[in-house]
Formats: sequence, C-alpha cells, structure tokens
Amino acid sequence: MDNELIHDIASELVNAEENKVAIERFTKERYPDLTVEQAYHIQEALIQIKRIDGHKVIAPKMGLTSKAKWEQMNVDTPIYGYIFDSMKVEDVIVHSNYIHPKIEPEIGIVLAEDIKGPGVTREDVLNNIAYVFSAVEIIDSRYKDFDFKLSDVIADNSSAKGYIFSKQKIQSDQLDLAKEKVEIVKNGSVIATGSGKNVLNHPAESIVELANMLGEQGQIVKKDEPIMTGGMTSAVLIEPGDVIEINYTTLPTIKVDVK
Ligand code: OOG
Ligand code: MG
Repeated sequence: MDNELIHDIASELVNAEENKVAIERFTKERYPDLTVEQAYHIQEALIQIKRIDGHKVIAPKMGLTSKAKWEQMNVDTPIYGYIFDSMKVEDVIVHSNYIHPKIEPEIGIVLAEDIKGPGVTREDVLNNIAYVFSAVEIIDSRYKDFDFKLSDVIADNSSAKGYIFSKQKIQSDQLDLAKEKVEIVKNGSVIATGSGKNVLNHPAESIVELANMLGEQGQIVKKDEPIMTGGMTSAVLIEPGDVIEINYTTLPTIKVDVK
C-alpha cells in the first residue's frame, strides 16, 4: 500500500465525517487484507489531514478495552486514536453534527510525567498520576451501522468524534479506580452499568497498553494530556430529546442534553 493510497483512504474517512454520510468498511470488499499496521498508517495520515485543516491534537485515547465493548463490537483488541480540540462538547450534544452518535462513560487519567514504553507496568502508571476525571466519549463511526473489523476502526481514528470532561480534577488517592462504578441514566432510567475493573481489569492497564503500543513506534505518552481509558459499558445510541446523566461512585457526575 503506497503513501498515495494511504492518503486517499484517510481522505475518504475525513470526507465521510464532514459530509455525515457513512461508508462501507474497507475490509468488506475493497481491501479485505488491510493490516493493523497499514491501518495505523491511515490513521496517521488522517491526523495529518485534520492538523492541516486547523485541528489541534489534545491527547491520545484508548478504545476497545472492556469485555462489554468487545462483545458489542465483535473486536477484542485494545486500540488507540486521538482527540482534537474541535471535538470538545460542553452541555449539549447537537445530534445533527453526527452520523449516528453513541456515548460511552469513561475514566480519564492525566499523567504527572512523560512515560515511554515498552516495559511500562501498572505500578509505573499508578505512581505517575497527576489527577483523574470523568469523561463521556461520543463515538460516531464513519462506517455504516458501526460495522467494522479491527483494521477499519483503527484507520477511522477509533470512531472518535466528541468528548465531555468533568471540570473537577480528582486526586487518585480519593478513589480506587478499579472499584469506581458508573451508571448511564437515560431519560430517567438506568440503561447501563459498569466499573473501572471492566477496563482491562484496571484503568491504569489501559495507559500501560497505550505506552507500550506507542513505545513500539518510538513515541511517548505525555504528561498533562487528558487520556480516556476506554468505555466502561457498551456504548449507547442517543437521539434528539434525550436527557443523559452519567453517575459515578466518586468521580463527578456528567449531565448532557441531546438536541
Ligand atoms: C470504537 C471506539 C471504541 C472505546 O472506548 O471502547 C472506544 C467503537 O466502538 O466504535 O472508543
Ligand atoms: Mg471510547
């Protein structure tokens, strides 16, 4: 796969996002043998296109880190992508800005010092947390019906499209990240529950995976970046008019309306 083709596939994904028209996954007919390595090259090209368009990378994010997500998406390998400044959402999700948005409750971690894999351990991460926060990720796969294989979703920047972060920063000694529970309340009913343990047994393991995956590319995980560790429940489709409340045990509640 040459650089021109990689760039063209990345452009198709960016166009799908901009036009809000989902496309067929690449592995279905056009590139059935698309590898994970090629997919990360497409993701890099996509990030580059977004940068040239004026979007600023805020942080890497992890995805597919819980059994709930593996079962929902039929993919069982953690992946990473990147979030941009332009993806920030405050109190209202404007449904018409998306193709078919879903939300996921996540635990966010900010590191105190840069770390570089491979060889990073859970202890390394636990001893290096500046603070934690609650997060809601809005995912919006550029593929029809969220139908993708691992390589497709990697190329598509792990379906990233939006994020809401709690304003409050919580010190990590105020809670046990694995025991932290969450519930999604949609229009007054609890529709999903999960916990930090669902995320690779401990959300710090998600940062371990990230550091070790990026380390293989000679890249570091930087301090001060707000990193989402992956959905704690399966993702939930949202519709205009929905009133959403995400309640955690200790982390701040996040409320959002869908218009
Ligand atoms: C891929 C994105 C996964 C997560 O938290 O698991 C992700 C998808 O499910 O569309 O962000
Ligand atoms: Mg996510």
